[in-house]
Amino acid sequence: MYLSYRLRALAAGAALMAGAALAQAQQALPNVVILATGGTIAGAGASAANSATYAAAKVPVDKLIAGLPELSKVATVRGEQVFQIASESFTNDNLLTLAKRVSALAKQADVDGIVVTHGTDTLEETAYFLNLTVHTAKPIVVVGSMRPGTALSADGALNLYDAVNVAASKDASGKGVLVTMNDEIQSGRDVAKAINIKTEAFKSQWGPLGMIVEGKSYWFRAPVKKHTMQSEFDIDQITTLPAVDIAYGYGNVPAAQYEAIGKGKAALVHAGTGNGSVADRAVPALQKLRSDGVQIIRSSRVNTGGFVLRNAEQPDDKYDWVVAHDLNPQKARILAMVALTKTRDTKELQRIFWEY
Ligand code: DAS
Repeated sequence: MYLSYRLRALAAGAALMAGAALAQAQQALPNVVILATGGTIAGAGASAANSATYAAAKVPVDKLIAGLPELSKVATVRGEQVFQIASESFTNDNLLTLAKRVSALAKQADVDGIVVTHGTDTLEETAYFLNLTVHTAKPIVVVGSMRPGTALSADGALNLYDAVNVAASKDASGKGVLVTMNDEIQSGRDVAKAINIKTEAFKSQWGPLGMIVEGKSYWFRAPVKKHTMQSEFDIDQITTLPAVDIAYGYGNVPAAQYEAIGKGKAALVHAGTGNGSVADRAVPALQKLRSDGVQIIRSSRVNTGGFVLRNAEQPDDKYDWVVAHDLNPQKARILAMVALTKTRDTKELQRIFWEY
């Protein structure tokens, strides 16, 4: 009788100690907040065979977290549903709302890292916008998936697990906004969606910063362009974004499109062929827009591999135009909008395009 009482007491004591140890271990874990915006990573298809036919932006953030019990060993995780939309439908207001929430959370002492789940279509734009405007050294990791969670070999769960691991790791601090897709850690500035149907969709012409395998990050490079804490742009001081649109260059392009798209805007990004080339019939149209006060920014439509030099394809000094350096047209638009909240001076804009 006494023996069984003693054994029960010992078992209870052991359970209490185990519980206390678990609570202590949980307390020691970093705090990571997942801000969910929608996309395929929150998508659902009719059957496991549907890897490309599905509805995006269906699964709520709490269900995404519940589907990954492994996260409990990585961080103390909580979720917020900021939006539930497919990212092709993002607006400037969505960008501002999301960035302001990221900035507010980053200021909180009880937040060690932030993950943003996002559709892949405009993920590169949001990641760059956060990189330019959120003043924190804490890890911010943007993550998506190419297949919905209902599909065979879905990639979202591992991408999200990787994102939380990176957001929870101190060695991810100070590297700017990061993107974890397909086992790689990419710079939010450099990365773009280069393939629209494979899980290895996200590429950068400068390569990934590192890899993440079984929750451990392996770093090989760090960004050199200005970002987050070094940025002169601060989301807490931005209330609206200037109108900047993109005109695509291609064979037989009608000059009239440039006036139609660029008229009245703060800037027009030209997605030029090759080295940011401009059709001869388009030059006068762009010069007219410039004389009407529209900034002209030459980018290249070449997929993930642009590099536009001043005065190479066009006399940018003479025309008072800006070149987008290595930024693709959609990223050039993001930087132009942010830069134009501070300056309309061409030389200042060009400095910003070299530095960010
Ligand atoms: N429609 C796409 C988007 O929301 C789905 C995705 O790839 O996330 O960006």
